[in-house]
Amino acid sequence: MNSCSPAEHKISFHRSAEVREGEWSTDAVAELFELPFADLIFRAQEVHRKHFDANAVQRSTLLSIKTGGCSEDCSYCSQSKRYKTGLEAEPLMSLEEVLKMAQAAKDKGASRFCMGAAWRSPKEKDLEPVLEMVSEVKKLGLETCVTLGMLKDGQAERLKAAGLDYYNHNLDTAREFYSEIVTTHTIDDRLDTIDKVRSQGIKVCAGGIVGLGENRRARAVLIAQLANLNPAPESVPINGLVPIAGTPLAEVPALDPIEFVRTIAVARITMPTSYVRLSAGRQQMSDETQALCYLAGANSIFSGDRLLTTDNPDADRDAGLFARLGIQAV
Ligand code: SAM
Ligand code: DTB
Ligand code: SF4
Repeated sequence: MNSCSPAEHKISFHRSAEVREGEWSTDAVAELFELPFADLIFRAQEVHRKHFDANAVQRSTLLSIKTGGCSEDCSYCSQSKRYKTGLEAEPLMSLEEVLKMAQAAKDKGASRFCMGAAWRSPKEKDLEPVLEMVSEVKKLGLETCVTLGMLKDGQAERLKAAGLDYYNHNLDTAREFYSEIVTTHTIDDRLDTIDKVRSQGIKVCAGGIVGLGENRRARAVLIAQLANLNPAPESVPINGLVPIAGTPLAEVPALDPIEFVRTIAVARITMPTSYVRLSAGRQQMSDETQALCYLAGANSIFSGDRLLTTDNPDADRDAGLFARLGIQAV
């Protein structure tokens, strides 16, 4: 699994000139994708059970603290100001509103509260109130996560000092495919922010989106990129595209759900000790597809009936499925 050609190095590794012990080549990841489904799930289960309780799923709740009006052109996103998605932009929420939502999420069983802002990068005047949100949410006894876009020098330090546990910043898609999806920043910009976060000892939440029209090879590259971060992210959200009317990807044909499950299984095998989060797209998924995702090693979800701007399964649907599967929510 460690062998890879020099050409592949360039495309799938995190700016590393040398093959590190334990690195995943794109070919090795692609081979996992090609396994017969039962063999893939068996391998994912073996890995999962070695490191986690296979019947426990962690829950994080999301809140969009600043919605819409984003300068970036991510072609999947409802919040880019470049597309007519009908979304109404909203300014930064007040501390009081955020705390009310955080307490409600805690009362419903979430262990982590993730605050998302539609910024390319937070300005200094934006960061101050977010720091206060982080420290106050933490006082409620919740883990904290924020996703604010690209960080400038010094900002990760301040987030760490406020008590931030996780920073979410996704690689989103394969390096070779990135510029077809986003042109206003690069995958190296994303990697830089992840480095800044990591260097302050903040845990990294980094994953991607599938169903953007990418091929299987691109999915393998995405997973290799994530698995080869050193160390792999503690939390790996795998999002299924939620098609948004008005965006360039509104009409992309839906990804085969079995291929989505394969992606989860490959993430589990290549990132054995990471939480793999079955993220956006659950509302559009059958209970049976979700069950296969848990079987493939997903052990985290977003709970609560809203993601950032789109719907998520409500508490009753999740509780019902967990009861049918004997899954304990943690
Ligand atoms: N602006 C920040 C950023 O880009 O990191 C934070 C918010 S952004 C909405 C967080 C992540 O949500 C994106 O990186 C992408 O993976 C995911 N996402 C956004 N729109 C999505 C959609 N329509 N379907 C699935 N995932 C989506
Ligand atoms: C992540 O990987 N997925 C979440 C969170 N990180 C911020 C966001 C999903 C957004 C789905 C589309 C929406 O609701 O706008
Ligand atoms: Fe902005 Fe993030 Fe949406 Fe891209 S994904 S348009 S950076 S909010």
